[in-house]
Amino acid sequence: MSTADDELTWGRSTVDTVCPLDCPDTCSLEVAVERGAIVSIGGSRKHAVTDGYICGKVRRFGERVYGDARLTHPLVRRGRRGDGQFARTTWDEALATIAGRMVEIRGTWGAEAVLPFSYGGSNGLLTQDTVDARLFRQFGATRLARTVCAVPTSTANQALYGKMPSVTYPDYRHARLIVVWGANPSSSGIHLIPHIKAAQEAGAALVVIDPRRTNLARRADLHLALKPGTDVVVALAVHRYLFEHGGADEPFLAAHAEGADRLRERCAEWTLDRAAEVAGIDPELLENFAEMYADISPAIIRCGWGLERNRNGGNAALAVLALPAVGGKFGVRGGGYSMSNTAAWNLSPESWIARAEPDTRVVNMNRLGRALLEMRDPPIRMLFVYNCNPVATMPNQNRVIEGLSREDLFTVVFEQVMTDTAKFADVILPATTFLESYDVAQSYGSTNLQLARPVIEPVGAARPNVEVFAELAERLGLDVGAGGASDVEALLELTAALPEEARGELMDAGIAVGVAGGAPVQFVDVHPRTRNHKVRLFPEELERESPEGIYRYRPDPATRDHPLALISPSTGKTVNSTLGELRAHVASLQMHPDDAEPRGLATGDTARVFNALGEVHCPVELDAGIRRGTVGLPKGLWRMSTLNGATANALVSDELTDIGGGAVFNDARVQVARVLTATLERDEEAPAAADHDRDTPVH
Ligand SMILES: Nc1nc2c(c(=O)[nH]1)N[C@H]1C(S)=C(S)[C@@H](COP(=O)(O)OP(=O)(O)OC[C@H]3O[C@@H](n4cnc5c(=O)[nH]c(N)nc54)[C@H](O)[C@@H]3O)O[C@H]1N2
Ligand SMILES: Nc1nc2c(c(=O)[nH]1)N[C@H]1C(S)=C(S)[C@@H](COP(=O)(O)OP(=O)(O)OC[C@H]3O[C@@H](n4cnc5c(=O)[nH]c(N)nc54)[C@H](O)[C@@H]3O)O[C@H]1N2
Ligand code: SF4
Ligand SMILES: [Mo]
Repeated sequence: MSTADDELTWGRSTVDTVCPLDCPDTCSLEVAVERGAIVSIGGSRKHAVTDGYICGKVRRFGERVYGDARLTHPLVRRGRRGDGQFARTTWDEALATIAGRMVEIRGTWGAEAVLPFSYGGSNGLLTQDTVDARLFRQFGATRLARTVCAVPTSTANQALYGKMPSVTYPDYRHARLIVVWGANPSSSGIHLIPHIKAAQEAGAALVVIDPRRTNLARRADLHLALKPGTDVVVALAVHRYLFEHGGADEPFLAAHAEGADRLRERCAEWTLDRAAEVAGIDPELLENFAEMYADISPAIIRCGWGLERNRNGGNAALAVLALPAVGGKFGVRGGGYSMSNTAAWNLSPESWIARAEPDTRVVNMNRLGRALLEMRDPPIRMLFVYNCNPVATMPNQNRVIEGLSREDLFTVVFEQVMTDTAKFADVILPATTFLESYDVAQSYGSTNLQLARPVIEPVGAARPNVEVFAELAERLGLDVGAGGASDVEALLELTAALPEEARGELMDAGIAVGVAGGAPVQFVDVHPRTRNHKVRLFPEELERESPEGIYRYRPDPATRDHPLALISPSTGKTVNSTLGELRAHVASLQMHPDDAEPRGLATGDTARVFNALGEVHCPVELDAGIRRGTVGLPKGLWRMSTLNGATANALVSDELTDIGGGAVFNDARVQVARVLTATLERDEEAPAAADHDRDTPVH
C-alpha cells in the first residue's frame, strides 16, 4: 500500500479526505500531517454540509490511531479466553494458523461451521462486501444476516417507496414544519442542527417525538414524550385524523399511491384519545400535532432509528413514513421525509463481489449468543469477527460472552484496537483505520460519495481488510480476483463498477454529489422506485411477515417485576462502540426523579439495573428530561464503563422486531434498585448528564 510521497510525509501538509464512520454526516476532512504523523483533524468545506466543522469524536481520532489500545501486530492468545493475554506473532504465522484451522474445520464439520461476523466497521465501501465476501462465499461459510441496524426502517422504506432518495439537510431551511421522530441529531448527526435552527428562525415549527427531552425537544414547539415502542399508534392516529378531517390528499393518493383504503381501515381504531392513552401522552398535544401536520406545508419528517429498535419498530417505520404520502407533503422543496440515503446511487455490492452467494444457512446477527451456544449440524467452530465489536454492540451480552468463552470455539478478531471482543480471540489481526488506507464513503444523510485517502502510513503492521482477505484466500486456494492485491487495486475495481459520472467526479474531485445536485425534491427530481412508481401504502409481503399484520400494535411487555423501559441511544462520545476506549469513566443511568425517589436513589448513587437476562451496576443521574417509567443508558459503552463490566446489552433480549429481524435495543424492561458502595471515580471534564445528549461541534 502506498501513502503520500516523501514531501507529504515529512513536510507539514494538509490532506483532504472524508470521515466514513457510521454517521449520516460523512464529513469532508482536512487532516494536518507532520513528519508522517497526524497533528490535527478538522472539517473542510468541500462537502457543503460539513461547512468546515466536525464533531469532537473525530477531532480526537488521532488518540485512537496512536493510543494504547491500538493493535499494531498480529497476536495469539496466551492466557485464558477473555483474559486479554496475548503474544506477538507475524502475519505469516497468524494467517497460516487461521487458514489451517479453516481447512481442518471444513474437513471435520463442513464449511458452515465457520461463521464470518461483521457489520459496518468504518463503513466504507471497500472494507466490507468486497474481497471478504468473495472469500467466505467461495469457502461456503454460514451466511450472516446483517440486521443489527436499520433493517426495519429500510424494509419499510423499500416497501413503501422502493427507497426513493430522501430530503437532505440543506433543504430543511425550506420547511415550515419539521418533525424529528426518533432521532437525536444533536449527537447522531450534528450537521443537521444549523439547518433546523435556520428554518425555525425563518418561522418554521418544530415537533420532536422522543421519550427524552433532547436538546432539540427543548427548542421545539411541541414535544411528544411518548412511551418507547408506541410510535406506530401515534402515527396511525395522525393518519386517522388526516382521513377524517380532510387532511388526506385524495387526488395525490388516487394518482400516486395504492393501498390507501387498507391503511385507512387499519388506522380507524386509533382515535387520538386511544393512541394518546397507549403512548402515555396528553391527547391535546397529540391533537395539536395532527392539526399541525394536516395544516402546514412544506412539512418534513426526519425519521430516525430510535423508533425501530422495539417490537413494533417495523410497523412504526411504515406508519411514520406513510404520513407524507397521505398528507400530500411531497412535490415541494422542504417537504417529504428523510431516511437513510444509502440507495441514492443504486449501487449493488453484487456488481463488484461478482461471486454467487452459496445456499448456506443464515444466522441473524442479533442472535450471536444463541448461534454460538445452540446451533448444531454443524455447530459453529470458528467465528471470524471483523468490522464489528459484538460483545459491546449485540443484544443479550451475557449469552454472547458465554458463547465466546466456549473452549472448542476458535475465534479470529480483525480489529483496530483491543476491544472487548478482541479479548476473546485466539488470533488477533491488526487493521488500518480510514486514515491509513483508501476507501469510498457513501453518505446516508446526503447523497454523495467521497474518496478516503491514506493520510499516514499504516501504524505498526496494521493492514487493510482487502489485502488480508486476499492473502487468506490465496492460502485457501480461493480465487478472489485482482482486487485484493492492495487497497488501490480494490478501489479501482470498485470504482469501475460505479456509474461513469460518479467515477469521474470521485476520482477528479474526491466527491460525487449525487442526484439533483445532492438536494433531491421528492416527486419532482426523484420518484418511488416501486414496480409501478406508486407509493405502496399496504405492502402485502409485509402483511404476511408481520406477526399480527401491518399497522398493528403489540402491547407493552412490562411486568410488575420489571416495570421500567430501558432505552440506549447514541451519545456524542462514541460512534457505536468505536472510540469507547477513550471513555474510561463510568457511565450513568438516566432516570426521572419520580422513578428514583421511591427507590431511594439520588444523583451519584450506585444502582443495580436488572432483569432476567442480566444486570448493570452504575451510578444514576436524575433527570426530569426523560419520561417517567423510562430509563436510559448510553449506547456503545465498553465493559470498563460500568462498575460490573456489563452494559445495556446485558439487559436487551435477542427477540426480534416485527419486521426485518431487527434488534430491540430500546425495548428492554428492567427494575432498578439502590446498591451501597464506595465512592466512584468520575470523569471530571465530562459531567454524566452531557453523556446522554449533545456533541460538541466547533465552528
Ligand atoms: N455520536 C454518534 N453518532 C452516531 C452514532 C453513535 O453511536 N454516536 N451511531 C450512528 C448510527 S449506527 C446510527 S444507526 C444513527 C442513529 O441515530 P438516531 O436515529 O438519532 O438514533 P438513536 O441515537 O439510537 O436514538 C434517537 C432517539 O430516539 C429516542 N428513542 C428511543 N426509543 C424510542 C422510541 O420507541 N420512539 C421514539 N420516537 N424515540 C425513541 C432516543 O431517546 C433518542 O433520543 O446514528 C449514527 N450517528
Ligand atoms: N444497546 C444498544 N446497542 C446498540 C445500539 C443501540 O442503539 N443500543 N445500536 C446498534 C447500532 S445502530 C449499530 S449500527 C451497531 C454497530 O455495532 P458494531 O458494528 O459492532 O459497531 P462498532 O462498535 O462501531 O464496531 C466496529 C468495529 O470495527 C472496527 N473497524 C473499523 N474499521 C475497520 C476496518 O477497516 N477493518 C477492520 N477489520 N475493523 C474495522 C472498529 O475498530 C470497531 O471496533 O451497534 C448496535 N448496538
Ligand atoms: S460528525 Fe459524523 S461524519 Fe462528521 S466527523 Fe463526526 S462522526 Fe464523522
Ligand atoms: Mo446503526
